Amino acid sequence: MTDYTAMKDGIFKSVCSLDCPDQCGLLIHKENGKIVKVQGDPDHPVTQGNICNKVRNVTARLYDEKRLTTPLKRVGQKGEGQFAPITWEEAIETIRQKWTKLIEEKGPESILPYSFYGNMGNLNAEGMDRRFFYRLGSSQLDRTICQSAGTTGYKYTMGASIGTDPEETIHTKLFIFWGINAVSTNMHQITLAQKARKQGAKIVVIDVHKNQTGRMADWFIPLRPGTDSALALGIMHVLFKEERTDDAFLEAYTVGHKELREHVKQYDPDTVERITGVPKDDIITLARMYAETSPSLIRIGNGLQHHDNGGMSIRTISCLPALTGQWLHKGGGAMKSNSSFLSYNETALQRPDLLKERTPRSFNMNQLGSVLTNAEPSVDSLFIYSCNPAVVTPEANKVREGLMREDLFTVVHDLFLTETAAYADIVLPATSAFENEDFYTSYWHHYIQIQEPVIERYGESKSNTEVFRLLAHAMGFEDEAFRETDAELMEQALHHPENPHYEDISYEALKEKKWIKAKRGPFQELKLQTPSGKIELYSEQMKKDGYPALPTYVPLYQESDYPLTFIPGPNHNFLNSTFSLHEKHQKLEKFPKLHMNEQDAKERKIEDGDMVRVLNDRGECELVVSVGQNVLSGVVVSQGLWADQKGKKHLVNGLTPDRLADMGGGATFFSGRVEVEKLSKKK
Ligand SMILES: Nc1nc2c(c(=O)[nH]1)N[C@H]1C(S)=C(S)[C@@H](COP(=O)(O)OP(=O)(O)OC[C@H]3O[C@@H](n4cnc5c(=O)[nH]c(N)nc54)[C@H](O)[C@@H]3O)O[C@H]1N2
Ligand SMILES: Nc1nc2c(c(=O)[nH]1)N[C@H]1C(S)=C(S)[C@@H](COP(=O)(O)OP(=O)(O)OC[C@H]3O[C@@H](n4cnc5c(=O)[nH]c(N)nc54)[C@H](O)[C@@H]3O)O[C@H]1N2
Ligand code: SF4
Ligand SMILES: [Mo]
Repeated sequence: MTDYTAMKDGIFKSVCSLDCPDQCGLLIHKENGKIVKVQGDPDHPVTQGNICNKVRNVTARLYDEKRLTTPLKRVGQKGEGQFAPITWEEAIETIRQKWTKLIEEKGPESILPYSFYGNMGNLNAEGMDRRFFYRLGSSQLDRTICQSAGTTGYKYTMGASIGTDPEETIHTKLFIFWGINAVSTNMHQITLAQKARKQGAKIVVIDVHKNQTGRMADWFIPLRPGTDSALALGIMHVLFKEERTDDAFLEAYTVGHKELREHVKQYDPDTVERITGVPKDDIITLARMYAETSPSLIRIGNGLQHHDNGGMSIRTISCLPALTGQWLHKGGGAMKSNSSFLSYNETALQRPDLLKERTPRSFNMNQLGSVLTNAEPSVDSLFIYSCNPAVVTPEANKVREGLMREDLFTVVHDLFLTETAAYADIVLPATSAFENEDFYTSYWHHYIQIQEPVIERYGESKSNTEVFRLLAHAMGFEDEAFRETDAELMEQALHHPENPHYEDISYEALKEKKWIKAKRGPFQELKLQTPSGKIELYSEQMKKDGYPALPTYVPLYQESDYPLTFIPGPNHNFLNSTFSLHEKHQKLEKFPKLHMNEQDAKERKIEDGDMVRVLNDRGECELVVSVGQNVLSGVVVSQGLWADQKGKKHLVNGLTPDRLADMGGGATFFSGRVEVEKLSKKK
């Protein structure tokens, strides 16, 4: 492999490591050993040289003076954030001693890893760490915070995370962006849609908030939160009633269309209008537009699935393209996640065999607060990496209460002293992805990419794979699995004959080419992984799992009498909480806002620009209100996972429920209820 780190100057190819579907190709400009500029790689087949503002300004993060350079140990009270530098030897030895004692006294399940995808590189996100915690026999973590409800729902219909190839969407004539703020969160799908628009394509956006994506639509359709499956069922009702379905497709490629036809009779436009708030004429117009325009693409977002009924919403919407036979058209169909095309050899990389006969307990990551405060037997040590749970996890006040436990030994591995790291006993400095070798598999486009280290490690920082190798050595794990190099891990992960889309993919080929496209033919050649091998409009499996076998509208759980549904989503200039600590990105975003309907504001004597308190029984936060028409009455929307700085109360997850969604143990960030009060007049 080329050693770019040894080269002082030049322009090097790279990959964006952030948890974003676009997974852009990058060009890194390096001078005197430092990155001075980051650009999009114009040669990248999908992202074609364009990147977002966040990453264009990534040097402000990489070289932020707050970046960690050495391991730290806590010297003040828990949570106070007072630390002193220590050596790696001392850090690892402290962890070894604590863990050895805990294992002796309470067993390995008293230790819990907690991580997510702060870096999407597979070796670092879910490689060596998985080996380590399997071998340790620690409690395991169910990583459900992002997409698990929708992935489960989509899978009931389609068998796996497979959808339309984004590159084919230049042919699409109708785009429906459904519960996705793509201008901020999937910008290259917007670029493709804009190209198609020049050829006459129309863009429809279905959302609870008329944000930037809604504003660029030809038709924005607002609806009540959590009522999306009713709208989809209403469209199906019209399609069947007006005989606008593709019956040849339904017969050849689906199971249960006759049952569905009967079932959707109850979802007439009047009923659906009452549930969703979408006028019945609009429901009929949308259904006709969907029937008459081909190819059509539904880009299904993550917003929908962060509700109590999120799994069923996505299960239902994903049935729609089959009704009009859209899967057979280039650029037609749906896209929720395309990750299955690039799924690598997980067994080889993660080595679940290291568990041996043990079956340790597993905890749902959305309930970290309850786990830390209530688990029996207790969790007494946490190892947190690539994740910032004090900010991103539901019921964040409960999480913080847990992290404050005097008897909890917490280690945090991160690039910065995040809000979570402030609660640690030991903090370990992490490399940025530009300092590591790894491979990246997009969950939107079909390219697998390799990243070679571009710059030398910052200070004494270490990558996740290095840290877990060190820990394995310290714990006396002799297994070969912990001696293998990153290159060997990649070789194993990329040798995957079971995945038919991997025909052209191997470590050798990837090193040479930098990116390779998953091999896929047209829809007719896909082997669907549903039990029947067909698109399942009726699912026997769902029945077995305790759900209605046919797509169904299930209302949101009414958790309390608080009058407003609170939707705290991500924002444009941060990536979840990443970038929220950097002044440059804060300035781009200005301040955290709460969008509120005029009617709701008037009732509370709140005016545009006022500072307000958002509250419920779980917590409160303070935001600047933006009054207008871009949300329906009864809904308030905030954007961004802001850091707590200078005493400001920005913790939106202090208010979110840790209840689980209907499927996949998913999060319900957007189904909480709140009240809003005026705090002070605008300045
Ligand atoms: N700039 C930026 N990009 C990102 C991220 C980021 O933080 N910032 N995060 C990344 C990650 S990890 C993810 S998972 C994705 C998330 O990105 P998206 O898939 O876009 O998901 P969200 O932004 O959570 O929500 C999308 C939309 O759903 C709407 N919504 C909420 N409830 C409902 C509902 O009941 N019905 C409908 N129809 N709409 C609803 C919200 O108003 C929002 O506009 O983005 C990734 N990309
Ligand atoms: N209210 C609300 N909450 C949400 C969401 C929402 O829409 N609304 N979205 C949810 C979703 S979809 C997601 S995916 C989660 C995301 O939540 P997280 O996974 O916590 O994502 P980030 O906030 O980006 O934090 C990632 C952390 O990893 C660190 N990091 C980056 N690279 C590395 C590395 O190589 N090694 C180590 N050790 N650390 C690294 C970064 O510095 C950062 O502190 O948030 C969830 N929380
Ligand atoms: S965050 Fe997304 S859009 Fe921005 S550079 Fe990374 S992959 Fe591209
Ligand atoms: Mo996510």
